[in-house]
Amino acid sequence: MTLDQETVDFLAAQLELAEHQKKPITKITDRYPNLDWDDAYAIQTALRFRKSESGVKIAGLKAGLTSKAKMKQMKVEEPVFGFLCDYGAYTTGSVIPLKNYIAPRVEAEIAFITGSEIAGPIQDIEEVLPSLKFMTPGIEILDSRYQNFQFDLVSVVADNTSAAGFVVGDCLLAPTALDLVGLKVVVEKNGRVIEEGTGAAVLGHPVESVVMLANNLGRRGEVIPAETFIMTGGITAATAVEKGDNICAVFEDIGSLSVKFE
Ligand code: OOG
Ligand code: MG
Repeated sequence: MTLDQETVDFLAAQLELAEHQKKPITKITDRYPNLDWDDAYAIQTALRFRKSESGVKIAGLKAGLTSKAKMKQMKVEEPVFGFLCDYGAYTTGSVIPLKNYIAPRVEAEIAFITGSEIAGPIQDIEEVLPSLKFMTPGIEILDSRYQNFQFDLVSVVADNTSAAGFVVGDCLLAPTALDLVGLKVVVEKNGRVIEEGTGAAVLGHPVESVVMLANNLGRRGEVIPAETFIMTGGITAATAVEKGDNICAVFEDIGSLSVKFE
């Protein structure tokens, strides 16, 4: 940890203001080059407290950068983790206002809902599977509160891993009844396939994402509570959206989610 609490709170306030005003700021590492993981998560936690205090409900948790290739490229051993806010929630068929975002991107994800609390340390997938009550397909909406898509991991963690919104389906499935690794997902933009992937893109198995989330929270003295909605990380690369774009994520044998950006 390199920052004092006052600086942590100040940076969280700046990120929140940037989100509200849609005015991106320079990435934190430009000003604090030694920012470490603890600083980054402390800023994210301060951001979560600010939001809770202003009446925002935390709608879930998320993992990001869960693709092995992406992690290798970024030289990290662990994905990044963040939280989801109630005001970012959409159902399939929604028209999503672009004015809510700075430079939004979307990606298809597998989501779970926990039936019971999951507390790290966790060894493997088998240990958490019984705690996952439902699987549901999702789309995550990402946005960055930093100027010019500047991307470095600690800054992204401070900025709540670019979380901006999410779309959930209306089907709830039993996770154990599905081949989560082989599950094929296609993202269409305006009727044209632009991205494809399978559940294996998420750490080899999407439930591994929950294992790592529980372990990350555990190290910070937190747990995944029962009835938590969890987005496990992009199956497909994120794609930028513009006015009028129709986005459809097709989950093989499950169904599809579609939204329009206006
Ligand atoms: C960071 C968030 C990545 C995912 O699923 O990989 C993420 C970003 O790309 O801005 O949510
Ligand atoms: Mg994501």
